[in-house]
Amino acid sequence: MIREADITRSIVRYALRDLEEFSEVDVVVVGAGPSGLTASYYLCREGFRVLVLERRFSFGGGTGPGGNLLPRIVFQEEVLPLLNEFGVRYVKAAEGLYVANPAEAIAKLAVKALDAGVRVLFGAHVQDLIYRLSPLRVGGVVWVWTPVHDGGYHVDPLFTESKAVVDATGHEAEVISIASKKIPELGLVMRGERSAYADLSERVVVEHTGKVASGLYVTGMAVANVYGLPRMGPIFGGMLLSGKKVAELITKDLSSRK
Ligand code: 48H
Repeated sequence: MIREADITRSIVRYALRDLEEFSEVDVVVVGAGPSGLTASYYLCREGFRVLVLERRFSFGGGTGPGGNLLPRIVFQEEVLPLLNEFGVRYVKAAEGLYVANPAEAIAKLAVKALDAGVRVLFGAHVQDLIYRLSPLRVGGVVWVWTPVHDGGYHVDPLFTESKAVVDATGHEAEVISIASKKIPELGLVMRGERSAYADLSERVVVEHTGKVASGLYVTGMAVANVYGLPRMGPIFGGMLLSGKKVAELITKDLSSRK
């Protein structure tokens, strides 16, 4: 006979163990969209303890709706090795352009990340950062449950300390936007995302991906908002390449501290 009390006990016991582990990790990735999932996968593969905090209760960020709700997304040729690594199927649709199914892309990125050991907490809204002076650095995130945030309740948050925080929050660049207002010592200025120029955007978003301050990194669409770069529409190659690049940079930075 299944007992209701055992259902509750099981959930509480294991969830609290997870939450205790999440008080301190190597890297916090904020956002489980394509760039965040890619970054977390490559970081975990290097042996880092990686926690993805996602305010929704699902993976994928802006991937699911495809292009204006049409269930296809586009990738360019140079990202095919990554699609092959993740097992995402594609077909050639135009010169240098390949189409894939967004549901498959999200599912396979998520499975790859989870199988590599990435920990994911859904319903966790990052609302602030931890910082230290002398030397100046970002040292983790401050978060509350999404229903608490959305309800506008005054509930004090919890902390996760980390050696690196990655803003993978998409168009809003929420984490760096907070840092620019609440940690003026960092001297961060949000330049704002610019209008569409797909070819240029795909290139410069990857180029600008990386460290914005000690302990704070940016990947994916958030890069455009931080550095005043154009948007690219429903082409996703740059998101994966940006995620991979930020993981490589963090790996280098954290390995040199060991
Ligand atoms: C916890 C948060 C918080 C927070 C946001 O939007 P995303 O898919 O981001 P990327 O950069 O991986 O991919 C961008 C892509 O989806 C896209 O929008 C493109 C290519 N647009 C081009 C164009 O021209 O329009 O995912 C971000 C994730 C989401 O799941 C959010 O819910 C989550 O971050 N998030 N999670 N705390 N404060 N803010």
